[in-house]
Amino acid sequence: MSSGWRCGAFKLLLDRPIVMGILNVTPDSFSDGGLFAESSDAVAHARAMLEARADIVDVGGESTRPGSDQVRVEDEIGRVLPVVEEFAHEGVPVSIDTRHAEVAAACVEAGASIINDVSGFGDSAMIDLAASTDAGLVVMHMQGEPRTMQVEPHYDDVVAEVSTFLLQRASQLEAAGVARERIAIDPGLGFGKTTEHNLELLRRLPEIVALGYPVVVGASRKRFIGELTGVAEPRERLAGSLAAALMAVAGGAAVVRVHDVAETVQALRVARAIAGNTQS
Ligand code: HH2
Repeated sequence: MSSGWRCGAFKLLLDRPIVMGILNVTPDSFSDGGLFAESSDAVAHARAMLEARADIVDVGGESTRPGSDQVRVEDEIGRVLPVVEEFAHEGVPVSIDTRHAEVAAACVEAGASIINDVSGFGDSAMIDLAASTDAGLVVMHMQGEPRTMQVEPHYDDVVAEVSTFLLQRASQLEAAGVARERIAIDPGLGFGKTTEHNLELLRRLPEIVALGYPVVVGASRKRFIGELTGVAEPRERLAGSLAAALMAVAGGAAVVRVHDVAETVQALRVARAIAGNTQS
């Protein structure tokens, strides 16, 4: 059993699956772009996710959907900071989803407890920042970069290569002084991966769990669910997203990153009850 995931002032016990609710404060995210671009709408959506029993609110101000361009750091900070400030001091674990050390630094300063870096802490400024704070970290695997990552991604063995990458980055962080109990890893579904790669990562998730860090999985509404089901509209991929979340947890995922919090919490509760565990 894991000893938990330490994220700033919080220690997430991981004795049940943790639900990370997605809050995209962006004009262009693939499934909810523009819906929560105004701070007041973003705050209201975060409140609704917390009422639905999200454990973490993951705030992002830059879309990393395939083909997306980078936004200016000042713009990204301007989008996310008001939301982070609103919740960080209410006793809510807030995660900042960013590839940029300046953005992460501003948000941790404002009270964010987790840095979720889809580029996996490859940037030395991100490593230095991680070492100088006590935030929890999500180290995610991505092949390439968002603008081009879906152009013929290739692996000889996707699980082995993703595992090697995640272990290397986690070791680098530990060598820089980050306590192991602050680190979580994420195979990065859809980030430079075909549908078959994503399925293999989910099928063989126990191999990634065996690396010994809490595993985060973000399958919610992603393109591979559309490809498998023929559902083109991301917001209509709830049923497929729930199936992926349940299978991820069955495979040992500690945290699921989702758009639809209430539905995911309900599905996880039923699955846990069937498995003989009645605690929420
Ligand atoms: N996926 C997305 C963004 N951040 N972070 C982690 N740790 N894992 C993921 O799988 C992950 C992530 C992409 O999804 P979304 O935020 O909904 O879309 P966009 O990047 O278009 O804002």
